[in-house]
Amino acid sequence: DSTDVVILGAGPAGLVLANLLLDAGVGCVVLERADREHVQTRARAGFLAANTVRVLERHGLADGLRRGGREHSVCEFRTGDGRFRLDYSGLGRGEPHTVYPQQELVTDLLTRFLAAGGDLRFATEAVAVHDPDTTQPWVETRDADGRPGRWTGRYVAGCDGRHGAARRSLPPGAVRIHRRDHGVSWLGLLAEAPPSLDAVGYAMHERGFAGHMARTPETTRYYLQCEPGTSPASWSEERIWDELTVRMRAADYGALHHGRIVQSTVVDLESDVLEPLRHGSLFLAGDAAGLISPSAAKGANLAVLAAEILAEALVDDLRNADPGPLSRYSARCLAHIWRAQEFSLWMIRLLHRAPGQDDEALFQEQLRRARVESLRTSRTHQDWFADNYVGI
Ligand code: RFL
Repeated sequence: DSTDVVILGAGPAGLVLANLLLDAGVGCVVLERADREHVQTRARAGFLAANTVRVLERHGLADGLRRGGREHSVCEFRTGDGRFRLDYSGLGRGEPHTVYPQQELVTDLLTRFLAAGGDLRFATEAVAVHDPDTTQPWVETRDADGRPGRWTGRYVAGCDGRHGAARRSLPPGAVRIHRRDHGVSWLGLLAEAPPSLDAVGYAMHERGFAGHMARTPETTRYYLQCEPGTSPASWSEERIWDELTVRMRAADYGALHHGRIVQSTVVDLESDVLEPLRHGSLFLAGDAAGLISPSAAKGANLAVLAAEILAEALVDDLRNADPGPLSRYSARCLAHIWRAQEFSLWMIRLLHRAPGQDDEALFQEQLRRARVESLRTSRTHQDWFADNYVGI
């Protein structure tokens, strides 16, 4: 089979791209390894930046989040020195987040694509992208029963995440991978419990970081810093709630709403960025283009932004015979990606103690406390924080 653009992956990046191409009359197919049920129930991100909402609104993709999304604009920092709150919708450029679970956004995007006649193949895994350095790249596929298939396009969009076929198919040396392991791991938890505070909670404790993020009125995401290499199985529900209670300082600031833990995964805080985001006819977007630690909640937002930039560039090339925007795609996206990486690293340094008790670790810890104090007291610092926290 053949089409103009073969899209790998039905996550936020692939589905925004697919909807925009379909609307512009550019042929495309989406190949997705998982089945529909899995894609529509995979709980991950939830905080959408104002610009992400604007992108989705601009293209008529925001009906669901306008109905089901909730504005969120306060974060609360808790430390041994006390707590303080920042209402970031009144700081910087004055924008809130919209909280809308990623699986609901994905459901909206794929429902709209299918209703508009889009071609989306679930349970179809891309095995490899062949001939990416020609004008007729093709994708080798395998269905759930192991039957092979093949899709040829003018372009291939790799939106299949970090472990997808697009990255694997890059010839050695074709792109540079900038990689950094931040040496910190989080236990990412989803609790069937209402949020315990009306703010994003960032708790800094000698025992490690703990985070609280509302998802829906019935569910809350929590994070607990843990030893790298920890198995989620070693954290019982009781141990999780005990530790959250201590680190969130519930005795001082209010009890947490407990509930069943329905998801528990270890997330290693890592960054990697590919450069350039193109090899011949193969383009990378979303997590396939770069992985960002969840410390600043940027991953899904970068994915949506990249998809819009790529869609407009592909339309210019395929409909208007203007290859210029496509040649600038990588540089444009990378500028956004590096800004987000910089802020995400700043957040990591704000939220975690340096490991150990040596001179360097103690020095770093004093710097960290000074950073928190500056954020608590300096309006200029707060404006900078708000711009970066909600901006993309
Ligand atoms: P996705 O969403 O991973 O989608 C990729 C899709 O590709 C499919 N796939 C393949 N299909 C065909 N052939 C293959 N060979 C394939 N290999 C994979 C997969 O099944 C999947 O459907 O990538 P995309 O579109 O680039 O979107 C990226 C975001 O999903 C990701 O960055 C965010 O979820 C990151 N993230 C957060 N981002 C935010 O902006 N705000 C947050 O609050 C936030 N919280 C989080 C997060 C990620 C988390 N985890 C689990 C890593 C919280 C967590 C716990």
